[in-house]
Amino acid sequence: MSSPKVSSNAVVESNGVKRSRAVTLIYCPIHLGGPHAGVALGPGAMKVARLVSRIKALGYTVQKEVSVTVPEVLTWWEKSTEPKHSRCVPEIANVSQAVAEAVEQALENDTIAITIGGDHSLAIGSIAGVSNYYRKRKEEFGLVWFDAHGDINTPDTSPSGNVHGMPFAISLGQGDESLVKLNGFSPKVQPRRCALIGIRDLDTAETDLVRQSGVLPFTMRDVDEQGIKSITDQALKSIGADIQGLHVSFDLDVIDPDVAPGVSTDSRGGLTYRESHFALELLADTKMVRSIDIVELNPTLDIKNRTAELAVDLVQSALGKNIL
Ligand SMILES: [Mn+2]
Repeated sequence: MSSPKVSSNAVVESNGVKRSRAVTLIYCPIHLGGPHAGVALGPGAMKVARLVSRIKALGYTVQKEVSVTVPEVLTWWEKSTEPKHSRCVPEIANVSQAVAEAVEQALENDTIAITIGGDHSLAIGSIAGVSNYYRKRKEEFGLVWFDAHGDINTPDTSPSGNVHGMPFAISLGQGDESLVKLNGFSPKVQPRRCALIGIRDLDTAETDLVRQSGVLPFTMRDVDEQGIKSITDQALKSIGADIQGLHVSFDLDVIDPDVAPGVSTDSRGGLTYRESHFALELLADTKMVRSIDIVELNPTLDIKNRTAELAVDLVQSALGKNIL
């Protein structure tokens, strides 16, 4: 990078917390985690929705934009048809390594890393990068995962072999060796530092996996009964105050498809527009959000780019946009 090494991007808040005002955007059009090639168009649709200028409008600088190269294996389903087989693992491992390096470098540069997908398999790399960053510093980070699904399948339990249903399990140390051992260590995150919000569509075996994982899960029924503020507060409390950063992995399918139609695997009964924003606003209030994934945007299934516009709105909320 040619930019001069300025002292810091951080602003010290009144409570003494340092907060970066610079962002690195990492575009990862990965579609190898499932059969929905349209997710490769996600970064483009978010650029059309003025991602960069709307981040800048909040007073942030966009220090760097990184485009991760993804092989075009559109015939992935013909390559691997054995049951109990994770599809496209070598290709996903290569992409994950590139994402991990980009995310870690973004944190090293004192910027907030925002990785734009692409399907949720990109979280294998982004969380590996975040984990490596904090590991070197002997610091802890928390993970808040928004999803209609558990994404906690393993090759043994996955009915489809689609890796976008496995990234949470892989980050916790379960799954294909080459993905689990990215950067040479595992697990990438401790289950007690994780919360999973918005689940409503789990595979049969996955229900037990979520229960046994040690991750704190919140179903849509929990959201209905307790409200999104209480749940977000509980998630943060459970993760603990002794962390140096939060990673937010946000699958757009957590939102109700009436609001967010442009996703590959929609599931009725999701978060409302305001619940999704409020949850991210509450996380932003902690000043701890250092890295964000926005995944599973599928513009080929969207209506007038509505879901991409929403995704940019959500990035703004995660960066601390307030109504007043
Ligand atoms: Mn997901």
